[in-house]
Amino acid sequence: MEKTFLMVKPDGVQRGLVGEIVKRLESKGFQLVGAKLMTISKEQAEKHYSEHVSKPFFGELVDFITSGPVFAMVWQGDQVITLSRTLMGKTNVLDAQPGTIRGDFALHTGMNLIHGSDSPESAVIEINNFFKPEELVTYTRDIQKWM
Ligand code: RTP
Ligand code: MG
Repeated sequence: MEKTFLMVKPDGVQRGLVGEIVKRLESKGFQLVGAKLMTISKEQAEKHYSEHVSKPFFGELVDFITSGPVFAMVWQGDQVITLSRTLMGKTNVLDAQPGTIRGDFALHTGMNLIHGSDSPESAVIEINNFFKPEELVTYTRDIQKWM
């Protein structure tokens, strides 16, 4: 089953949107297999955003993502990488459509609430950057058993 790394950024944690974001991902039908509230180190942030190292906003990006706790998650499901990015909405807040997480809640491109891996290759790298293998849980959901 496909897995992706998703993270509520410091602005989302500060604004109390962790529950809302988790709710949307759960409602879509994805399965949460790992999660933790954590503060990212500068080294971890620089690795996470290494593709942007030459961009003018790189310094700000690293300062922002390390500025407070984030809620790091691993979700799995069919096509979860692409579909979760659709739920997130476009990077630029001016393009993020209503109905998406960024479209409904984000006011600034630099504070756009949520990160999601953009390819299978980056999903593997990012999951390994934030989680140890033993922090991921394998379980079957059996709704009938609990109702
Ligand atoms: P993310 O990596 O955070 O999930 O966001 P993304 O894939 O949608 O966007 P990406 O192109 O990877 O950019 C990473 C983050 O950098 C900030 N950004 N600022 N000032 C700018 O023009 C600009 N462009 C990007 C955003 O916070 C974006 O999420
Ligand atoms: Mg990105």
